[in-house]
Amino acid sequence: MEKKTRVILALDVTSREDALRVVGAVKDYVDAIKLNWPLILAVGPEIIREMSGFKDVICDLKIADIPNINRLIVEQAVSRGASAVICHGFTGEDSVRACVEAAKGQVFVVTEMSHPGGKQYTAPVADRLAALAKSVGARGIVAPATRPERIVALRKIIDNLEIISPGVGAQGGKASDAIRAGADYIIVGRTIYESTDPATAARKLVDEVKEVV
Ligand code: OMP
Repeated sequence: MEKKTRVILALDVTSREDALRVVGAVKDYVDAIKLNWPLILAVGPEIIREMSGFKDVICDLKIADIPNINRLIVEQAVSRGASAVICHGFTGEDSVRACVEAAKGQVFVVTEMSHPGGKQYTAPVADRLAALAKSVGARGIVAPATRPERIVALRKIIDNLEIISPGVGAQGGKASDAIRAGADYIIVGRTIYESTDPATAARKLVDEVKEVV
């Protein structure tokens, strides 16, 4: 995955036409494309391969099952061109390890979620989830741009693992705050794909990030 713009596009549109329109407009402003269930279910899993022709694809399936099923899911994503996957950590070490093995390390583990409900159950165990990501050899963690102080704290636990950070814009977080706090990349969806001018929206984020790196 490139580390040029530090912006990951969360492509949560629900048609191939919209996906191609948005990616066509912003591909020069993003380092990777994150695909989640809405687009994969709407268009079919082959969208993973199609999007991987533009940029590295992170498959955000929030994988959260027993080790055998986790492995099978990751294999399906990787065989269609995913460069990395996102999994939950609350399922335990064996389940996360199954993802890490199947993805050859290219796994991001969700820690504290960015939405208000993320404080309820994920926040109290986020430090342990981050430590788990580190101990099983994951590539990094997902940490909330809506709470930059938590990015600072989680960074201390994971040392040099990567942090990808959602919650910028529509959820109230600021790109520059997240990067300053220690995120390697910001993840942005609605602020880009719901804009009437996605390219300008993405470029503004890139400019904001550049000011603080
Ligand atoms: P916007 O709020 O539209 O920018 O989208 C945020 C994207 O980040 C969505 O694709 C979410 O699934 C994802 N996300 C969160 O918003 N919060 C989290 O705590 C974790 C994720 C994620 O794992 O990517």
